[in-house]
Amino acid sequence: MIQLTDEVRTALEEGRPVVALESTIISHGMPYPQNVAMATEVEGIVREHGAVPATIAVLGGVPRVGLSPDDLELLASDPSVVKVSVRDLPTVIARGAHGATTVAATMRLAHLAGIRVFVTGGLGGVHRGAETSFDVSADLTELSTTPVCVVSAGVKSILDIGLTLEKLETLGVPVLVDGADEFPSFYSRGSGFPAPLRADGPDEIARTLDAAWSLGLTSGVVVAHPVPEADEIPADEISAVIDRALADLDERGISGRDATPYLLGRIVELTDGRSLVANIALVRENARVGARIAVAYAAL
Ligand code: PSU
Ligand code: MN
Repeated sequence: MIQLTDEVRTALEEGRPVVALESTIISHGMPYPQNVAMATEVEGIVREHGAVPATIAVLGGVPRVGLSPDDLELLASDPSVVKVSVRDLPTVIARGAHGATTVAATMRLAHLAGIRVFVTGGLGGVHRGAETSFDVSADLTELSTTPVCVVSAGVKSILDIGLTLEKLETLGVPVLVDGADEFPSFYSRGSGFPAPLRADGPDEIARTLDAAWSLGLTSGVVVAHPVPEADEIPADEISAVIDRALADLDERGISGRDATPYLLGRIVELTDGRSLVANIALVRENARVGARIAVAYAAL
């Protein structure tokens, strides 16, 4: 049911490194045309570092692993593309529709294709106010059941970072911070929360993945890599923006699947695009890190 490009299939058959990339970040995470430029550039970075990129989406009802430039353009610009988490996969396939996959749905499709390493920007998690809304991203459920390494810059403080880390601990998901003792919060290198676990560099991370999965752990592994210092937006600057975006979300009564895309878009507006610059910079960095991890893992 899943369609791989020849390039991705051959690389997997030969045991060469492949890096999965998600598509909700393209269709619902960034504005056009920066989104398609980012998606194209990130595939190039993965290649430069010795791995094959495999951007994942559902197009015309077919789960696809590895996309063409035209596919990326469609995902970036066609308003009929829906946000697809795991629970949405059956419907979008049955309807023959276009869907951009979240971290959760991308992990599942990557795993079905045999890919072990996946690069994104930020993870979903426990939303602020989840004690009454019950809004906890299916990304966390998926991390507990699907053995894929997800490289991100941590989680945005649109979420409750402390509760997200607690939930990941409960679910038995290893959370490694790459080269730092503090968990990063996407735009900012710190969050006020200590790293649940620390790993230094791709070789140690690859050995940790191998240990997890050789042991038979069925969970994913979170690798959080802090945004580069030059592109960081300090926590005290971004926190007022995030509070404002959350207040606007409440006022408009937006919830469920629309909450995260609304917040991401509103933060770009409120920062006059500065948050987008940071977002693109951290995805580039994660692509380098993820490709190196995939290369190190394939060499074990
Ligand atoms: N967080 C970000 N950028 C993103 C997302 C989350 O900083 O683009 C996207 C990812 O695709 C993630 C999804 O899997 O939002 C989570 O959505 P929800 O909160 O509805 O589970
Ligand atoms: Mn949600």
